[in-house]
Amino acid sequence: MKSDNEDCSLPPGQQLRTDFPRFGLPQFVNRFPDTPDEINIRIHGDVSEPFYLDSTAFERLNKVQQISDFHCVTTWSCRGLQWGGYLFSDFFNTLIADQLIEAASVKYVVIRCQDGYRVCFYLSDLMADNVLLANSLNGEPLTVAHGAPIRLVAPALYGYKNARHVSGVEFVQELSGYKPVALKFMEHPRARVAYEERGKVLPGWILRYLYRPFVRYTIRKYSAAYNRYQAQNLPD
Ligand SMILES: Nc1nc2c(c(=O)[nH]1)N[C@H]1C(S)=C(S)[C@@H](COP(=O)(O)O)O[C@H]1N2
Ligand SMILES: [Mo]
Repeated sequence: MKSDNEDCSLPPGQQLRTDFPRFGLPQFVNRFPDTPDEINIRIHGDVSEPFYLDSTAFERLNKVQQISDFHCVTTWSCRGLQWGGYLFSDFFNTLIADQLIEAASVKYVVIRCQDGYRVCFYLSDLMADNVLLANSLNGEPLTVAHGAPIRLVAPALYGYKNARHVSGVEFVQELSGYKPVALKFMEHPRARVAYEERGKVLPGWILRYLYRPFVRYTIRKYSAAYNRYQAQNLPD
């Protein structure tokens, strides 16, 4: 199986965790997907007509497995996660490219999620050979905690680019109409872990100290909210 975590040192400013907690911005702690069992992704932007892709469309793609590390911008990292799903590049080349009005001019991608989250990318970063749309984790179907029905996995980018519950993918020539969900300084357009692109304006190493104090509290909140969600969604 392909592994991209051969290097055993952690990226700058990161600290190892042995668990993989559900995590995110405070405003999404109680937001859950409406249809966690059903892939339905709206493709829009530089296309003549928006369209939807469901699990049948994904059957045209090769299934892949990959082991990679995960690096949250708040400085926790988790090693050796085994993801299963589809390469974003395969998704793009097979299901999207033909539908674009001007493929050569599309430079950015905006991903939207069932919980209201959204995040932006350089298309070129998503075409890397370790970027997946994943629907399994460690050999099990993806849970709601980690992004069901399908999530982005981009190990070279901070956790906040690894969108859970993907419901829309927009292909655009510029990001002028894009509004980040968090404060502006918190979203770097690329967010590459190796370059410590944690956010805009402030240097990455300052953000380490700004974010670290919130980690324990956020994990506790996210875990309690998920326990409540599970209690309310027990099968009859
Ligand atoms: N839809 C959605 N995706 C999201 C988030 C979110 O709140 N909503 N949080 C991001 C952040 S900040 C992190 S660190 C990772 C955490 O992934 P996990 O909950 O599977 O551990 O999800 C990212 N993707
Ligand atoms: Mo994060």
